[in-house]
Amino acid sequence: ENGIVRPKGYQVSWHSNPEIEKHHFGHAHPMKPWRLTLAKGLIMSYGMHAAMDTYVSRLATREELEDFHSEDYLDYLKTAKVAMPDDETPKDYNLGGSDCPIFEGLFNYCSMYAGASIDAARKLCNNESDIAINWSGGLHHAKKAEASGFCYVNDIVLAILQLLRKHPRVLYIDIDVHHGDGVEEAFWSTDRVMTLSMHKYDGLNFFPGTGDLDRTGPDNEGNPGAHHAINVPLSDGIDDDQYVWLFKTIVGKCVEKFQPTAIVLQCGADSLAGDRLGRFNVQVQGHGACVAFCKSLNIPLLLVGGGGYTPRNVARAWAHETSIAIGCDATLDPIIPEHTPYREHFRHNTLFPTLEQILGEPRVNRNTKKKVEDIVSTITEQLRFVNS
Ligand code: TV1
Ligand code: CA
Ligand code: ZN
Repeated sequence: ENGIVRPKGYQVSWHSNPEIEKHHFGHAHPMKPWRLTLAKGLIMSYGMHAAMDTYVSRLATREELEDFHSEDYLDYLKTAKVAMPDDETPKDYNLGGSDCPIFEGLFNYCSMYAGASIDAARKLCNNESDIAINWSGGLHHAKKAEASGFCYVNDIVLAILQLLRKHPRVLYIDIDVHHGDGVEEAFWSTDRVMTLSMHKYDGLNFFPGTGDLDRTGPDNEGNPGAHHAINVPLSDGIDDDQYVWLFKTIVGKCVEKFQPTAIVLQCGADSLAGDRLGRFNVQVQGHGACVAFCKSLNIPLLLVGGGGYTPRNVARAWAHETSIAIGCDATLDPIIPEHTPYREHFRHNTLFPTLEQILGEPRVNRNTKKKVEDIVSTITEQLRFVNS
């Protein structure tokens, strides 16, 4: 049915839990866990679940969360009460402001998306899957003892810590439109994790305000983590051609130099054109080409979600990327199946809407050819300091 075939001996595991999707950050908040319901509906209407090992994820345990987060922060996160509606001031641990509200079931929500990423990492460690997927994860801003930018628990850091039990070197790649600051900071002082984030950068004018090109890690003497943080700062309007060229060129060089034994790819869908918070002109095809390139490296791969604030485009991207993971993308009908749940949300009935269909007026591309070429030469220089 639908041409979905599972290649022999090739395993994809899918970790999700419908409980996660039921949480609400508040009616005006851009982060809508419901987008996961829309994505799952699309993935299942294509029959892709039949080609994966599917797991209903469980809550991360207290001990697992303590692998990264401080005990006092976890205590506060667990007991924090829903604030008064008119109270907009961020409280302790940056909890309770407008970005990171305290909502009903918050601790369950965090424990559940973290449990899914940890399970996914363990599948890779045990060689029980080649690609493991958790679209509910990818919350890259959370710190050891602080919530930040819609993120409370850093499931990516927890998953990488699991991978490091078996894997000598992990490459973390982040294509969310925002800088992956929490993951970068967590592994700032080790040479066993290289972090690479592509993001919109405009100083403090775009959240979180970090991730400039020359920020490659602490270069105080003898620090093993020096030069292992790679940042690709971009301007508004970058298109598929530039984005995919940068991705393949830079990831290719990082893999050659660093020789990772596992890769974690954060697939934040707010880098897509038409995103409510994003600034880029990247399309579902270009976003997916990044996933396809990582898959082609034949290194154990963990795919997590992240940002993505226009639910129909998030669903399109993550469904397309699931098909790439499985290997059925070439035979998938780009016309969204008639029986897809909430099909009315997809204003255009294709997985690959054109820029004209997505945007009213196109966003001007502020990235010159020279700028993207200069980024590559600077990073090539930086990587000369990395030995595998
Ligand atoms: C409530 C209601 C919260 C409407 C937040 C956009 C809202 C934003 C809202 C918003 C919004 C941000 C900041 C400013 C820091 C603040 C999942 C000094 C229309 C991974 C997180 C972006 C991105 C945080 C998360 C950012 C991720 N942008 N409407 N908040 N203060 N916060 O700029 O990387 O995608 O915007
Ligand atoms: Ca990023
Ligand atoms: Zn983002």
